[in-house]
Amino acid sequence: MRYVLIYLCCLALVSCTSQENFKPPADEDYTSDMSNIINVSSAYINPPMAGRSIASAYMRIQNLTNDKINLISISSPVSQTIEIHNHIYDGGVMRMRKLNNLEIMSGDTVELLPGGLHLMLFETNLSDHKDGIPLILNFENLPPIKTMAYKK
Ligand SMILES: [Cu+2]
Repeated sequence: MRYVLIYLCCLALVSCTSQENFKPPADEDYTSDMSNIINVSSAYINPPMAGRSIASAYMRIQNLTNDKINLISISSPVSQTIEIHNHIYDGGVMRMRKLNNLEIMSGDTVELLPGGLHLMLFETNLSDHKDGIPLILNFENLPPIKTMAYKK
């Protein structure tokens, strides 16, 4: 079942990334939850295509701590299951791979962007959320961080 989902997810993403001029808005418009240890900004979500329930989400995560941090899960009231995905080229074809976690070294900034690292939201229902979609990032040994992702 999961293979089927990931395959569908790939289809969804390929069609998303083929859209022209796909650019996140400027920082100041999208910075939501600021923290002095982990700065999560520019979060936005691509809503599911008509008739589908898979969405993708993107953001920038900056680790301002003196240690590496480890993103171990993401939750949201709009989705049953959220996975961290990456893209790999395999025989000239772009495929998605599920990651169990995402480590960010001290001082590093990780960008989740179309065609690269991203969050994949399954069984997504955005009908109760006109603008901001809450995403809760759960880091190992740190309190969860909530950010608002905006519809692209
Ligand atoms: Cu994906």
